[in-house]
Amino acid sequence: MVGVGKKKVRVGMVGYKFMGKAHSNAYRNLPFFFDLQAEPVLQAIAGRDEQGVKLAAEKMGWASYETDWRRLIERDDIDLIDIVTPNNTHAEIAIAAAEAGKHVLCEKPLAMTVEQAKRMLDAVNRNQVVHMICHNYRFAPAIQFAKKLIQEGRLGKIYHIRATYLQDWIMDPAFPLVWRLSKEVTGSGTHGDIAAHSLDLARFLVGEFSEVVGMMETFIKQRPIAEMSGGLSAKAESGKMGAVEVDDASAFLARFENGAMGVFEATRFAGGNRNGNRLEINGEKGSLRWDMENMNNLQVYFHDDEPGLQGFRTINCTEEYHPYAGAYWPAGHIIGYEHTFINLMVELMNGIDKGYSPQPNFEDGVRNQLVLEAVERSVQTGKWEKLESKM
Ligand code: SOE
Repeated sequence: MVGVGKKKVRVGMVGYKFMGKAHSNAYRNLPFFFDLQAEPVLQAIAGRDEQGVKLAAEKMGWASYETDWRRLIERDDIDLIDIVTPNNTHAEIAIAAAEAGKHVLCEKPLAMTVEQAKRMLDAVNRNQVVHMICHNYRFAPAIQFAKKLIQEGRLGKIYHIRATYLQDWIMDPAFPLVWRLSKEVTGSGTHGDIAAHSLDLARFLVGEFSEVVGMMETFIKQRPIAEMSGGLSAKAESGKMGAVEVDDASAFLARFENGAMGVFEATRFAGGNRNGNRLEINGEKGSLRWDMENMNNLQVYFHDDEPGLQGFRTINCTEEYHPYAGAYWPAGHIIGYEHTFINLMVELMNGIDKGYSPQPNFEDGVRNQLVLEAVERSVQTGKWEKLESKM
């Protein structure tokens, strides 16, 4: 139910699997927790399989469905196109949506290449629509609070960021070649899928990258062809094997424009780590640590604490002082993964209401893509690769 007198933002979502579920849940629950001037309406979803999209629309509470995303873009009762499809479709859908004057939210990574990402940015700018890229982890209250501490100078000059994104869902060599492992569909493997989140957090918390050098590995070179896949699960078609052409793991070193050093590691072969998105930042006055699997907590250390009492303290970021947290439950009553999407959409709704593109937007998408591509280049050349400082 949209509140009386509020601006309605009628959403058309393309795709409906794992991320579709996360986004649908966020649109549904946002008005329950936040009192905004603009509120989302779950207007329509699109997917090619009529039975699948119809069921998804019913289950997730969408008013209607289409079997062709182009039809969604033609409809004049849609204000915002939300893209939750595999990476090779992002550019075409986003550009068509912008040309039709629709605002656009796009899942990460923005595109398959820098060139595509720049065309997407150009389209949203030319058509003056609001745009965002869905890097949801920026919107964990603990990450927002970390940003506030860094901006206030509480850590002083930043020396280091070390970020790991460790998963283990494809370690079984019999796990099939799902779309996240198909170069044609995804562009890169762990690199664009999860290292992309770490480098987005690094840009948010530390600043712009100046140069990178990386390495990548594909441990399992052949996998059974996938019969069907949704989210992170799939069935294998008996007998047929296909080549894995994307990275299973990606690691890189980085220098930042402000002089900080970065160490990054992303892998789907770190057994026991289901969604280990972690980072540590060290500055001249203190340090921060965050772990997605314990996402409400921020560990903070300050050099000027009394001798004998120095050490990392754990802040449970569930209080009114911590961005977004006050909208949910009383202090100590923790929130989860799904709330990071709600918080991001709060910014998106405010942007659409007031006419600006909140960060992370397509410009961030292009900057992130530049870092992803520079690492890939360095894997080819074996050398440090510089980032363009101007876009
Ligand atoms: C799979 O690796 C995945 O679902 C990513 O695609 C998401 O972006 C990440 O948040 C969790 O892992």
